[in-house]
Amino acid sequence: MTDTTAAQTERSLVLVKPDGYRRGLSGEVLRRIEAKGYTLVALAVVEPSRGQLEEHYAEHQGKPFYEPLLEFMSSGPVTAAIIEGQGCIPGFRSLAGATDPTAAAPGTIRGDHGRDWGLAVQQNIVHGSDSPESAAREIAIWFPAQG
Ligand code: IDP
Ligand code: MG
Repeated sequence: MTDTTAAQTERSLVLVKPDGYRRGLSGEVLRRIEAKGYTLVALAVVEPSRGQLEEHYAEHQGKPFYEPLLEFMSSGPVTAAIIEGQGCIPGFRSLAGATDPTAAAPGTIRGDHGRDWGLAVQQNIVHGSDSPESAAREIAIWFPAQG
């Protein structure tokens, strides 16, 4: 019998940004993903190229924080992951917390581990896809073989 009530299994693209990687928070982020019940489908430590970052952040081109964002994201390795599970796209964004780490609720990754460093870009530890379309697009950027 087909269960028509179950949400579709989906995949999301998660990045532990260079600040999180440098601070040794990759394990903490992955721990929270697994504790929540999502599955790690692919995992890699990547030195992002300018081209990958331009594609990844295309929607932000022209905004005041765009260049600082690309510079920050180029400042060291990131841990990239494909995660899977029902509702994992909004679910991971809920684990991550609000974009601004000062405002992010305690209990979230950004709320527990992030803060304002007085820089032109928010160094907020993680990225998570915001829709199924973004997830498909971003997975192809970071894991071309899995797209
Ligand atoms: P998200 O990562 O929560 O989806 P987006 O609005 O997609 O947030 O922004 C992408 C990234 O750009 C953020 O995670 C943050 O690092 C940075 N950013 C966003 N808005 C600002 C801002 O107003 N000032 C500085 N940096 C920002
Ligand atoms: Mg975003």
